[in-house]
Amino acid sequence: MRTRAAVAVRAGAPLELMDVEIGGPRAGEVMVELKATGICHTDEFTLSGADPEGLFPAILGHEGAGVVVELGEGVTSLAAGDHVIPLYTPECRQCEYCLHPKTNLCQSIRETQGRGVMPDGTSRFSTLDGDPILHYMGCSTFARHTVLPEIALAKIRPDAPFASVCYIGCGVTTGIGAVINTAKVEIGSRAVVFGLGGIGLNVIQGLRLAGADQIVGVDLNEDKRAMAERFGMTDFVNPSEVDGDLVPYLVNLTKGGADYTFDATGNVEVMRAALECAHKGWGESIVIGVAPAGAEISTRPFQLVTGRSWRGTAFGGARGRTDVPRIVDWYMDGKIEIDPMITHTLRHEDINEGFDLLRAGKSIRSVVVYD
Ligand code: NAD
Ligand code: DAO
Ligand code: ZN
Repeated sequence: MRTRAAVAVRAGAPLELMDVEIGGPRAGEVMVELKATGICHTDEFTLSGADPEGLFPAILGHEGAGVVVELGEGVTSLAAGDHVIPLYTPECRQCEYCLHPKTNLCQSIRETQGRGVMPDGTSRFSTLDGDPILHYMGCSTFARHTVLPEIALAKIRPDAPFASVCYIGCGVTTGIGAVINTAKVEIGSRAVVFGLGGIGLNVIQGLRLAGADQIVGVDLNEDKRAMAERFGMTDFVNPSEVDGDLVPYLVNLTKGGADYTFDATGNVEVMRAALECAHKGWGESIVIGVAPAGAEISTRPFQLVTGRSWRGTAFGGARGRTDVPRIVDWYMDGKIEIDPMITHTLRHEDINEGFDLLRAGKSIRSVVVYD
């Protein structure tokens, strides 16, 4: 069948809206009609050409919500009409990784997902001339219809609004999960969050949920301050206004260093500062940001010898089919907020505006709503 998609034709070029062919779901696969998709920094990272694994042409988008329209052979956990959120980190519940308690990085379809194809090695998308178009992060939510493996879909309650809960497909879960699943922050902790964008604000929201006493937000963009305060930030630091080095300033502000620090910028110099302002003896620094191709992190090893830990997290350590429906419940029960962070709602044909707003630092999350 035909569907409408915003296609990334090459690095650095705007997405092109076009009709594409989409093949029906094969064994173990599900076709979803998307109702909404968020525009995340990671889509921009790939489109810009900074992503070392970026593939073209491809249908980007990994943060969405929609309805199951067709099932491939052998699909048992979903039915037509179910409301779902696509998962760029699937959960097969059978592989060595899924069975290990310390990771959420299901590997069952990793290799083909990384090549932009379905688990059988082929793409479901093509141009009207029959040229293949690749999938992206196994999701491709910038198309009105997409096909995913059954294990890459979280079934959610039917009363949750698509235009809000699509953000749980990446930003909300990544930020809150980094605090709760990865760092396991304790009540009364002091924390520093670098980068107050679509991820960092959700780290702040997670820290408030976890009962942190001090939540320091660090951002070069002064405009991010008000929203971060609304979500629980207690202190704001603009590095460009700090006299001298940022690290001693933050160590002093947190009375000896933070119990937990989070990088949500993707900048390797920031990652170093985040590690070094963690408390001597016990401070943990969590890398969330994805750095450009070829970038490396460094610090003096003595920073680790003296008790700081450096860790990383993908999708907030969440197991998507299990955890995403719970996070949707938290939103529906008023335990977490999403809507104030959705600063712009766009039509599919205006999707490139969402990228412009993100690059200009003028949006937190732009959401495309499919009519
Ligand atoms: P964003 O663009 O919305 O926010 C980034 C923020 O960092 C902005 O407010 C910007 O002003 C600030 N910033 C940039 N450089 C800074 C610096 N030197 N010092 C202080 N602040 C600085 O991006 P986002 O959507 O919040 O994503 C943040 C990072 O997280 C990206 O690298 C993204 O690729 C990554 N990410 C990781 C995962 C994961 O699972 N690990 C998931 C999603 C996104
Ligand atoms: O299992 O090897 C692996 C990789 C899983 C992908 C993790 C991606 C996390 C960061 C990308 C940003 C997400 C939007
Ligand atoms: Zn698995």
